[in-house]
Amino acid sequence: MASPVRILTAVPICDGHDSAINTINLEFIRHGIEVVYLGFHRYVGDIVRAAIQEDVVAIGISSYNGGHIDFFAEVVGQLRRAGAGDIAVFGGGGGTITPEDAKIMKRKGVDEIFFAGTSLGEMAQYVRQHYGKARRKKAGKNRDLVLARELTRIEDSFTNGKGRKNFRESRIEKRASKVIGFTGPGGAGKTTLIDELVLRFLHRQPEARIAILSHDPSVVGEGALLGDRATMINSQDDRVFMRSMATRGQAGGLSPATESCLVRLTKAGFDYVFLETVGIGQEALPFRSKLIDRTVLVMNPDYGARLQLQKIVMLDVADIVVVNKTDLERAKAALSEIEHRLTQNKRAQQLVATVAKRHRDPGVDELYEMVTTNSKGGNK
Ligand code: B12
Repeated sequence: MASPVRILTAVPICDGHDSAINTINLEFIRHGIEVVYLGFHRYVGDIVRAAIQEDVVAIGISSYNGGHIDFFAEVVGQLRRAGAGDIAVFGGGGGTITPEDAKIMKRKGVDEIFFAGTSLGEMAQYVRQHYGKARRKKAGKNRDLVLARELTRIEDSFTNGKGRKNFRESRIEKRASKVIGFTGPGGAGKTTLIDELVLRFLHRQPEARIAILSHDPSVVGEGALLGDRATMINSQDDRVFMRSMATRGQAGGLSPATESCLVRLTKAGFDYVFLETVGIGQEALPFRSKLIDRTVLVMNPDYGARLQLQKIVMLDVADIVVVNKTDLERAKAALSEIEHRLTQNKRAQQLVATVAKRHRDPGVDELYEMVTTNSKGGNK
């Protein structure tokens, strides 16, 4: 099986016109393309950093704010300066980008501009034809690019059926990073919570480097929308290396290549690696790897009747249980029910209440203390 084409899409700074790109993303996915979506109102630097870390073959930009000539040229320029000039740039913006503008943009290194009236199918076809067989230069000296391309090789080896567990226990012992696994049902707020934790790491540990390995489901027989970066605001930082992975047919919350990618990340000198699963169901136990130091289950207070708690197996094994969205009405009851459920396990599990979307939430501060001072790997 061939690896899917991976591209990144985004909308520039000072531009909130995201409905076009949202529609186009869905069409790309239908054509088997993996789309890392960065969201709207994005700086050139954020787009270029994300494209490099995600090791995409092309960046698709949707621009309606009128600044397209300079913006696209700056993306091309920054890619070249970072040694990633082999990442192509294309895009559109309806009638805002005129044919004359497009000519100038192409002279400045843009591959293609799509005008109003182009069908969605035509654009998806263009991506598959032009970026399916990617030209690849050597990664050079750019640290993020070297790592990103190694992760792609690992991921591709699993897609091609050649992947294998490429680590030994002895290697696991020697790693420097602390690995924290986050899981929980879809919509519980895992991504926002991780992003808020990253903010605290960046502020309180000025030298720390963090990696995030984030998962989204592949659509059966199609591509995947890797959308966690669109929620990550604080993680757009040079000290954070984020990689989005599609599950590529594997059930249970992770990808077939996750463990091997994790081994590579833990050897890359990051202080912390955050692993985020897709939204999981009651029976899922995604963290079987010895690489994971601490597991965090993130729950929503709206899980239904109390009886439901008996069926969630992660409640038996998680080191920390976070009840997020505790500004919701049912939060008080949920906290007391989950606390009672955890006492049945007779293990030293920790429970914390958070409102991750709230800036400076004391619950997230408490969680930060828990993951930094109580990790099995020792104090930091
Ligand atoms: C929908 C819309 C809105 C919606 C946006 C909703 C949303 N969440 O996206 C709302 C109402 C919120 C809005 C607000 C504003 N808008 Co408005 N909006 C439009 C409108 C009507 C359609 C744009 C659109 O989505 N088209 C649908 C797409 C699918 O089709 P398309 O544009 O033809 O694109 C084709 C190709 O270019 C290609 N394509 C597009 N992007 C990409 C990306 C990639 C990767 C690829 C491969 C292809 C591709 O796909 C299509 C294929 O057929 C345009 C006018 C128009 N008719 O174009 C104005 C327009 C873009 N808006 C405009 C303005 C001024 C604004 C506001 C500033 C108005 C105000 N004063 O508040 C605000 C700014 C909002 C913000 N925060 O940025 C101006 C921009 C003028 C300029 N830049 O010179 C326009 C052109 C209207 C006008 N004539 O004045 N807007």
